[in-house]
Parts: sequence; structure tokens; C-alpha cells
Amino acid sequence: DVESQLQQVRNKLSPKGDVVSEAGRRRTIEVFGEPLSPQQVVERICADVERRGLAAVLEYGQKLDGKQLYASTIRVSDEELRLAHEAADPKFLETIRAIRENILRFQTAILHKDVEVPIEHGGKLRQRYAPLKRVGICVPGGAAAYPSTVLMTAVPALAAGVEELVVIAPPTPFGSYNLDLLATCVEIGVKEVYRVGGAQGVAALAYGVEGIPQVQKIVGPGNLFVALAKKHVFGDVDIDSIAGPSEVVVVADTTATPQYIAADMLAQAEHSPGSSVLISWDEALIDAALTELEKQVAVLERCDLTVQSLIDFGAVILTRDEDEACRIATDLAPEHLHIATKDSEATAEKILTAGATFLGNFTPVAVGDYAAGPSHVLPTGATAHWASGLSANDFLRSRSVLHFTEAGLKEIAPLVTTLADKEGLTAHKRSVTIRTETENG
Ligand code: HSO
Ligand code: ZN
Repeated sequence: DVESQLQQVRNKLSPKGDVVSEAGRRRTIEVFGEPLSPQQVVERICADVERRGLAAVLEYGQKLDGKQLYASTIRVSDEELRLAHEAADPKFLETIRAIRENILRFQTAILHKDVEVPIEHGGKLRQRYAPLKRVGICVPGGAAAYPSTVLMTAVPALAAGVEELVVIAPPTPFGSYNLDLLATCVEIGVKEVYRVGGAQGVAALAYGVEGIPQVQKIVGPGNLFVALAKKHVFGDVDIDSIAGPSEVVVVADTTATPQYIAADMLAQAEHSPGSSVLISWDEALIDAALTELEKQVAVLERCDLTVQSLIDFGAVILTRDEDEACRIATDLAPEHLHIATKDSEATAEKILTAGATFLGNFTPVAVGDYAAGPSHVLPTGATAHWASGLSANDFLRSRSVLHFTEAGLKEIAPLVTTLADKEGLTAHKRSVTIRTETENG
């Protein structure tokens, strides 16, 4: 039946890696001489880093990442950063600068602005915004180097006015030993980079250790240990969302170009795991897209991985009509939604639950991944029902400012006193009436 088929697609679309999957949670790890769940391991690491500081961070780096670092080498030195920047291909740096400008322009435009609302009988209410001071960014370093992740997290923070940006990346060739990654940091103005990853890296940022002052918020993707550690330290610091593997839902009609659709689905599957779902009410379009998929995947560099990803996390859904397609896409709430229909703007209005929506024939998801302006850190695994992508506004705190005149207070006083009476808080009531009630009433 339809519901059970849909559930199958939901499962495919939400692999969530091992972050929340049964298999991931049930796994046991022998780091502390006894089999423990990933969560227990992360809790122990975090507690240990909180208690013993840098010594614990360095020990876990040795034990888990197989890299012996010291208090003097855990921070990437200014000299190393300078050399990495010097060694970088000028064309690469030019690209980073151009993308930085794109992100800055968009993120600055969407920043919350201070708001002032007048009080009718006197005074004003304000909402005021100020940037966080110090933010930590986790950059993964396992399967590949991701300068784009530095851009898509650090530049929104810069747009918000964050002064101190700290990058942590594991001590790997794709992590904090990656020259392109370091050059990107330099190019956009990140001066603090630490060779630490995993739960110990998150804990170091959250609690602060010798040489790595505490941050106020930790953002950025990571593996199971990073994700669990971010959850663990939330409350001591703020975090962004917990991102799972990348996903796309493509909604297409007969006007779509099968070649483009296949290319977009492959781009997502290439993340391996990456999930691609095609929804259409046009059977011929689906057939053409599938034929194209087979043709295009064969010549891909990462062909085997991509095919496996398609098998494990790919799906095609033939619906009765556009409305049904939109209902299903809404239910799936994908990280990326691509709409290739005759009137993509109109279709988009019917699917409001997506991290980012890409319209028409000339907006492949990859432009959002790399260069357009909105951050590519987006809600996955159907969390787009309630979560939003990372933006400059996530690096702002808001505070409200209230300023009543005497006349304004007189006007609102009865509302306060009635509720204070109800709650039995007489001192609250008195703090108002002492100001509003004169001798004669
Ligand atoms: N699609 C990923 C972002 C990314 N793609 C990085 C390529 N590099 C999550 O939105
Ligand atoms: Zn991508």
C-alpha cells in the first residue's frame, strides 16, 4: 500500500548515517577497555576533557586519530597558515574570494535588523541584535577536504559580525594538514585553526582548554562522534543542527530535461551516502531519467560508490498528479528540493518544507553547495519540518529593550495587576501600583 511504500522512501531519504540509526547506536566501541556505546564513549571523552583539559585532548588525538600532537603543535601556526596561502593556486584563491563575496552579499542582506514598536500611550519596545563574540567551526577531514564547508559556515558568521572564528579539523591529510583548507581559512580571515577533531575537539571548544579558549557556539558537520558530542555540550554552549547525509528530492513534469535530472541525482548520490528521490506524474519522464542515470553514472569518477548510493538511498515515485507529488515532497521535507516543472515558482509554493529549494532548469543543487550565497549547512532527515538551514542570523543574539513612560505604564498597569493577582505575586503587583497609584487613587 501507499503508506508502507512511502515509509520505505522515508527510510531511504533519511539514512542519518550512524548518527541516529539503530545500527549506529547499537554499535559498541572498545576505547576504554570495555565495550561501550558511541554515546557512552562520547560522554566519557567530554567529561575527561572538561576535567583534565588539553592533556586529555592530546591523548585522545593520539588514541583515536593516531596522531601525537603537543601543546606547541595543536594550533596551526601563523607561519604554516602563511605558507599554505602562499602555496595555493592563485585561481583557487580567486575563486574563494568570489564565493566569499557571494555568500557575504546574501548573508548580509538577510540579517535581522533592529525593530522598534511604539507603545501607544507612551514609550517604545525594541528588539536588538548583536553578534556572538566567539564561534567554533567543525570541519570534517575523513573522506575528502571541504573548503566549501569553511566558506558556508565561516562567512555567514563573519556577515553577522562574529569577531573570533575558530576552526577545528582532525589531523588528517583532508583535515588540518590540507593546504587548500588552510589557504581558505587565511583567505577569509580565519586565524585560529586547531588540529583536533572528534568528540575531544568539540569538548575542547565547549569547555575551553589551555591554549584553546572556550567558544559560545559550535557549528559545522561531522561524524557520529562530533554529532553526539555537540548534543552533549549543548546547554554549555549553543550548537547548530545535527546534519545527516545529503539528500535531494526532485519534482519534475514533462517539461523537465532528463539529462539535467539525472545529473542532479548523481551529484547527490556522489556524496555516498547521498540520497536522490525523483517524484513525477509523467511516466515517460521517469523512464527517460532512469535511462540517463545509467548512461551518465557509467562515466563518473566515483561510479561504484555512486551506484551503491543510488541503490541504497535512491527512489523513484510515480504519482497521480502534481498535487500528490507536492504532498509527498512536503511529507519528505528534504534537505534539497529541486523543482523542474513548467511553472516551478508555482509548484514551489505548494512545498514549504525543504532546507533549500532550487527552481528551474538552470539552478542545480551544486551552485548552492559551492557558490551562490545561502549556506549549504541544511536540515536533513525530514528535520526541515521544523528546522532551518544555517544562516548569518544564527550567529546573532537578540535582546528586547522595554521603555515605558508614566502614561504608558498607567495604560498597561491593569493587565499586570490582574495577572499578578491570579498568580498570587503581590510584590509584582506592588512594583507597578507604587508607580501608578497616587494618594487620591
Ligand atoms: N551537499 C552538501 C554540501 C557539499 N556538497 C559540500 C559538496 N561539497 C550538503 O548540503
Ligand atoms: Zn553536495
